[in-house]
Amino acid sequence: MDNSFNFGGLPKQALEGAHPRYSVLPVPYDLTASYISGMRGGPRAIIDASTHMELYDHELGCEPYLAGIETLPYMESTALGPWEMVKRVREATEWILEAGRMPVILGGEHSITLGMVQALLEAYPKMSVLHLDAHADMRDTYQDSPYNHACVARRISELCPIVQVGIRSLCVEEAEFLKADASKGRKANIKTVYAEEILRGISWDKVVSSLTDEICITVDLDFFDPSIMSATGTPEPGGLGWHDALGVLRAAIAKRRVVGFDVVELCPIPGLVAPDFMAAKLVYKMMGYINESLDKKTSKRPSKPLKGASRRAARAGKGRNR
Ligand SMILES: [Mn+2]
Repeated sequence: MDNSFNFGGLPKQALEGAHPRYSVLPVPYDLTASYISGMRGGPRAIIDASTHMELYDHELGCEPYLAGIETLPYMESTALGPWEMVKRVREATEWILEAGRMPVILGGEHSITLGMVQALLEAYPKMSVLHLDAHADMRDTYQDSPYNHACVARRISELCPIVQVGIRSLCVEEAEFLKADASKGRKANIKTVYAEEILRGISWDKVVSSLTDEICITVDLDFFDPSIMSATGTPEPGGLGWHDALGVLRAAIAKRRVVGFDVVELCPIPGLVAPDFMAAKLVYKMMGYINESLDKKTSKRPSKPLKGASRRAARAGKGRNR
């Protein structure tokens, strides 16, 4: 494998032999971008930047790549529309799970997350989603498509519980939808933590308590403040910092079992590498936290992904995702 292409720029011997824990899938797709497009360049920029990272994590005191990271070829985009792209991501995620690896998807625009969530739910039916973003993404349809990036959290909320963190931009339809969901009390499927609640010091434990035992994490990079993350398609002021993100991620990953994650919406700015590097480092940090959490939990009995017949039965029983 060409070293310039793999996440982390790992030496050849690190890619051979042992069964890798992570499969990095680059998805260079941005067909439904509504403001600035260029997210198709995100995965390459993240992987390029990752080859310049230190592989030692001083906070964790180890080299997270030793758990094994393989990098898959770029997923080919389709012009058939976001639904077709969601389907491709779902199929690729299923394949990664069958191979016994954890999917790590690099976007690309946020619409692709739905495919990852659909596949993970087939294997982990009780999973919930931790969603870091500036935008609620709760529109029912946008620009004539229910699979637009602006609708992704709404589609996810129809499949499983979702906890969104860092939100500071939504339309009136979304605000009313969230209010209606919150009025269901304990039966509410969505928990929205606004950016100002984080700045006021909401406890991460309280946020994490709304998640089920198994989680997938989706990070839209516009969660961060544009002063440190300007390379997104729809930057919003009033965002969070690096340590805010690490705080919520480390708390959630330590207390829950992560079964897959993505980092999406990097829209590289030529000549400005800091955001690319930050995105790469975030992916690697998350791998480090997940290693720490999984390695601690190995003494307990982890729930295994459903396979073969039981997966198909779960899928047929739920009657969803198809
Ligand atoms: Mn967003």
